[in-house]
Amino acid sequence: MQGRTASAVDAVNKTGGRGYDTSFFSPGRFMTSDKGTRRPRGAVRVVGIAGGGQLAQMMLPAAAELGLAVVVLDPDPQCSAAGEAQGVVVGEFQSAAALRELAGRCDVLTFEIERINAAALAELEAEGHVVRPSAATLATIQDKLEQKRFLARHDIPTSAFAAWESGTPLPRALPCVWKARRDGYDGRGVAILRDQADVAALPQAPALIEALVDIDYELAVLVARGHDGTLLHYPVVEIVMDDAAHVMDTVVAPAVAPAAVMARVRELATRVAEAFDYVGILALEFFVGRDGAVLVNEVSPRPHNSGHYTIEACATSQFEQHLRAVAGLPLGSTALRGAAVTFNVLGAPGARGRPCYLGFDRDDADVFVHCYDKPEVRPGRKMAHVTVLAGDRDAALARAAAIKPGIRVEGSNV
Ligand code: AIR
Repeated sequence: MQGRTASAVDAVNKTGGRGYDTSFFSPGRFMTSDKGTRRPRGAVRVVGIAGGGQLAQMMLPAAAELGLAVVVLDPDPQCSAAGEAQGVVVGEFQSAAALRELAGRCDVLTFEIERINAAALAELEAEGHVVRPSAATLATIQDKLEQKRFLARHDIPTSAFAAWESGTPLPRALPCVWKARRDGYDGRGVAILRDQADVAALPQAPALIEALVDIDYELAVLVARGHDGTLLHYPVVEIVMDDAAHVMDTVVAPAVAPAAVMARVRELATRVAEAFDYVGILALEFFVGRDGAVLVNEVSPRPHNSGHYTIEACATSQFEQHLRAVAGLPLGSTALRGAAVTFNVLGAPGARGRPCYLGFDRDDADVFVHCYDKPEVRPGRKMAHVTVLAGDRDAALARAAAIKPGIRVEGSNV
């Protein structure tokens, strides 16, 4: 396995990262993955990922296991995936030329961040490049208004919403939720509007206004869908938000919720994935209202923070599964092996400069610290995550609560 992995990697390196060695496709050449998949010649050897952050970084070990080489595109030459990827295209996500270069260096193109030039991807797709998930799926999901319209069109329950432009009257009474149509992630581009001062503080950007849901609890689920339509669900998990930062704080696997709610979550996830004719990992977040209604909050066309627990807790991680789906390999089992709690480690308040990791050296067998190797820390920036495994949910929650205060990322400025 290892030797074959090296071959795909060498193929990229040999050409100076400018493509792959076509001798690799010589007649009769087959490759066997760790799960015993025989791959005919012409199979995917190189995956191009638009985005080289932590999500790409966490795909790399899985890619190596599957014998796939990875080339990433990122504006930051020191992005998280740069150290281990077989190639890096340094360029902007909006640059059609950079995306074209990436497409020219891979067999299948995917992405791990939404703010990619979807029109340029659609052009590459029209020219015959394989883009998974599709450029049309990205275009719909990356615009939160179009995403909501898509859900509504397919009768997927979601909170009430309306388009809104700065300087015009709000389409609904306060309190309500403001979301930038584009480019919001990791808590950026979301605000709860409670009074006129909140409205006055909003940035100028095309936006949508959503009803503020009276949330009882929040759930998430990942769906993996292969190019042949095979669809698998991961376990439904509970998510706990950091309400001030609007980012996910903790993920608890498995969720505890009434059977009817769990079934509804899985049903809605299936319907969304099928409506997109989706290929890859699709992440869905849900609100369960105090009235018992299950609403889709947001969907993400990529591996997701709510699925990091799958690295240690599931038979196949979300990262391996995404690669399997986009590379046209059979999907792996999504079975949960035990309870898990994942929490994010964000840059500490005021932290700037070079990251200083506190409490990251651990030798406990049930605690897994994933450091994203970002060259710079900023307050609230996702710098790492920690997964705790235990026999049951309560034990995992208690262990996570005990270790969390000791794990921090400060900056060289302090
Ligand atoms: N990401 C993409 N959408 C949401 C998130 N969190 C991940 C991707 C992306 C990275 O965050 O892996 O490349 C960018 O992180 P940062 O801290 O540089 O903004």
